[in-house]
Amino acid sequence: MIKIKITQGDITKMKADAIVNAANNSLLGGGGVDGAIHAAACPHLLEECMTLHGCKTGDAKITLGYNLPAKHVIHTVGPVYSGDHSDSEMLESCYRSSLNVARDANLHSIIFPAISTGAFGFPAKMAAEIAYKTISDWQKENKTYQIQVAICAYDDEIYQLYEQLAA
Ligand code: AR6
Repeated sequence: MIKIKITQGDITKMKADAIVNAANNSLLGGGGVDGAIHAAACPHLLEECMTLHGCKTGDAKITLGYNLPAKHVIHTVGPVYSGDHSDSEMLESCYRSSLNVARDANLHSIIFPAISTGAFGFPAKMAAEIAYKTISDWQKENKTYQIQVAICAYDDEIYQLYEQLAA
C-alpha cells in the first residue's frame, strides 16, 4: 500500500535512517535547512561533504548523520526556480534520486524537507504536488522494497498543502 507520512517541525530533531538535506551544488553548507543540518550534525559532516566534490542539481549523495538523531543525511540539490519546465523535472529528480540512494544503501526510513521552496523560490503548491506524486510513483515502482517515507513541513502553509494532497 502507498503511504506517505506527513510531519511538521525541525527535521534536525527527527529520527530516521536518513533525513534529506536541501543543499546547493557545493555541498559545503548554507542557510535554511542546510545550515540547520550542518549546525546540528557537528563539523565532521562538513569534512565528509568536502570529500564528495559537490553535487549536480537533481542528484543526491549520502553521508553519515554524526550528532543528528538521523543515521544518515542524503544531500540533494533542488533547482533555483526560474519558471522553466526543467525546474519541475529537476525537482522530481531530487526526490527520485534521494529515494534511489536510500534504497541502494539499504535504508528503511527517510524524511524529506520541502526541497527548493525556501531560498530557491519554488512555488509551494507546485512543489508539494511534485513531491507527493514523485514519491507515490517511486513507491509503486519499488513495491517490494520496504521503506517508510515522510515529508516534513516547516511552516503551516506547506503542512496544509501536504494534508490536502493526502486527503
Ligand atoms: N526543518 C525542516 N524544514 C526546514 C527547516 C528545518 N530545520 N529549515 C527550513 N526548512 P531552504 P531551498 C524548510 O531555503 O529552497 C540553502 O542556503 C523551509 O521552510 O532551506 O532548497 C542551501 O545551501 C522550506 O520550506 O532550501 C541552498 O543554497 C524548505 O525547508 C539553498 O538554501 C527549503 O528551504 C537551498 O534552497
